[in-house]
Amino acid sequence: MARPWSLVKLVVHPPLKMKFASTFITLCALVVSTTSAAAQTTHQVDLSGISFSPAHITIAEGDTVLWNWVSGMHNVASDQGLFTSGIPVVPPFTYSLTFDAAMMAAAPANGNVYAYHCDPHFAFGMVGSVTVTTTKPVLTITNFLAGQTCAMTVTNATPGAPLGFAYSLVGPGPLPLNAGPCGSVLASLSTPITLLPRVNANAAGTAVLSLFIPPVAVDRYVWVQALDLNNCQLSNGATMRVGL
Ligand SMILES: [Cu+2]
Repeated sequence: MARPWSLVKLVVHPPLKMKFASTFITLCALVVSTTSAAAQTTHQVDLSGISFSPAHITIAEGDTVLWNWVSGMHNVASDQGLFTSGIPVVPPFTYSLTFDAAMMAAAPANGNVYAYHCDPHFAFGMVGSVTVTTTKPVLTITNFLAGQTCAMTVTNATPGAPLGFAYSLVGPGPLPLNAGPCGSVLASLSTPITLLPRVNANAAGTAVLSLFIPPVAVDRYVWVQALDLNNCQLSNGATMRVGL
């Protein structure tokens, strides 16, 4: 129902009449806000001593995380530079972030896992993570190391569906992209985009693309995304950096 898909298609096709488009967008926005308002939860994470509490949480797409400064001087900084509360400060202070579809498309995270830390206390192990569960295909990349073979795994895809994979070396978009039979999709990739081989999902809806990473790619940022070519659902994007 509240599929961003239809909205995306509409936005990127210029020939549509403006009046219809705006009415439709309003309707969609209404559906989306109604849905998320009903399901939306705020999860509080306290900052005190040299820890986040709870440090690792799992939330649903559309939920909000509220970081609450209790004691000490801290900040909240995404490991991949996807978000930050700013410079370290002392309480009283709060920082909140809503992990909705728009935020996640603009700040794509491998496996929908948002790892973060406190800059002054990173060395003391002040780290945390927010894992976001969605109904879309989930792209998780492991062993992303120079000179090795990484695994790009998509779960929650249509069983047996062909999965398309693509990457950018430039950024996370967003970019309206012509995806063949799926029409226009709003990818979390910047141009130029390189297509990778397709892989079919198994009966459980899982597909794995193994890919060799050249040694010269070390330290480079790469943005990756997958597309279920059966139901035209995009996976999360993944902001990756080639490790050693
Ligand atoms: Cu801290």
